[in-house]
Amino acid sequence: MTNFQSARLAVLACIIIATACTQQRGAESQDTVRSQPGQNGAATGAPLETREANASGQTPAFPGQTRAPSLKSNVAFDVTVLASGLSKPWAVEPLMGGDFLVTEKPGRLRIITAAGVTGEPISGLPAVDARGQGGLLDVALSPGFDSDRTIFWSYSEPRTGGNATSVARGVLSADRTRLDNVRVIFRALPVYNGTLHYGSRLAFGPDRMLYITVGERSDKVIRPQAQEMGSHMGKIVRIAPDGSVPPDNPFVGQSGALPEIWSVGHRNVQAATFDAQGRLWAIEHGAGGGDEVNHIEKGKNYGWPIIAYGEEYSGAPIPGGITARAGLEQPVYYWDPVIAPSGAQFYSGDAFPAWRGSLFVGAMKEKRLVRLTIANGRVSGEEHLLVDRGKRVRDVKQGPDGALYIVTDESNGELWKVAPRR
Ligand SMILES: [Ca+2]
Ligand SMILES: [Ca+2]
Repeated sequence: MTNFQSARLAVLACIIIATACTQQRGAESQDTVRSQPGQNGAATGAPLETREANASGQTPAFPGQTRAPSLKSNVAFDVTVLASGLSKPWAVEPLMGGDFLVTEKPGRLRIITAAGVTGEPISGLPAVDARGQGGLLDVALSPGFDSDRTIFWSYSEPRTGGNATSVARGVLSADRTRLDNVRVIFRALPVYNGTLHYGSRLAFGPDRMLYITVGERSDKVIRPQAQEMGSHMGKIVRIAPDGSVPPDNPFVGQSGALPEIWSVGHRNVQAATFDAQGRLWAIEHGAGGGDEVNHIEKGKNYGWPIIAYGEEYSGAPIPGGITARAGLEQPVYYWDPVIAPSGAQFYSGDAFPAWRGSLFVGAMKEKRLVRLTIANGRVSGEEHLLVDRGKRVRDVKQGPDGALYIVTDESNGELWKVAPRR
């Protein structure tokens, strides 16, 4: 490419970006001017996503499975940057008193106070393999945290011959400087020498069991293990808080199957959350044009890599190239093009009545917060928020005050508070 061509491309890119920014500022000012508490936003009928799909010739399995109608909730909110200078934060977990646990991918767990003071790293965590997509990943509070002070975290554990997703638990000391009684309660198998697709979002169910998402490690050589019952790769697993296998797991006693497996056939799930009815939802990084929202049910097979929407990131078709097969679950929803989803939260707070029941999803590639409305188990509308901030949203959680708390996947990562406009 000549210098002249590069300059022309740069000018063109600037014009496109400027147009997008102007449109977004207009949308954002509408968001923040009018406030209509109690309304959930009416879908206009026209889809929010208007770009060309990555993969051509694919048909959704049912109306509304992709490109949901655009929503406008007209909710007035303020975004406060509580902390910055964080190194690739991966998870935020609000504590009851208003402070936060935040993980940083290189291997640090910190407390950030409600006032935004970032504490020193908490000691006692085992080593992580922080190359590529690995590191210290999710953190979750014990359902009985107020009395047992126990936390759970996931990480890519260095092991002989490579690494794999592991989950450990420990007790936060009274002075909040260290973890005691640290114990690894789950080790995904097999070990693999790679740096991609660890999955590893943690979610406690209403059954007080711990659900762990495990990625399929991406490479074509290991990807088929998402369908193999003797491997944890590409599964959601369910264990008791002490690491034992619940006897009512679906594949307990089945020859050749690992007993921790709860659901099968996932690619890389980095968002998992329970709704108000106690159902598990998981949002999955797909191939190019195949990010998925799935309603996870016991023992079911979600299809990867046998069925998938989209195409390989190289632009080649996914081997097999089919989007549906009997016995394999369809996603509730998919994004084509992808948003790169990470972190999810069903909103149930009092601070934003208009958002109650909405599913919030972080978007890293598209650098925004996605809000989905759900009706009768399907996605009925989609709204994109925080677009003008231009940051990769890695995790979103509702605090005890009903505000939303967000961490951004940046080398100068931030913790944001999204609260009603004062
Ligand atoms: Ca978490
Ligand atoms: Ca799927």
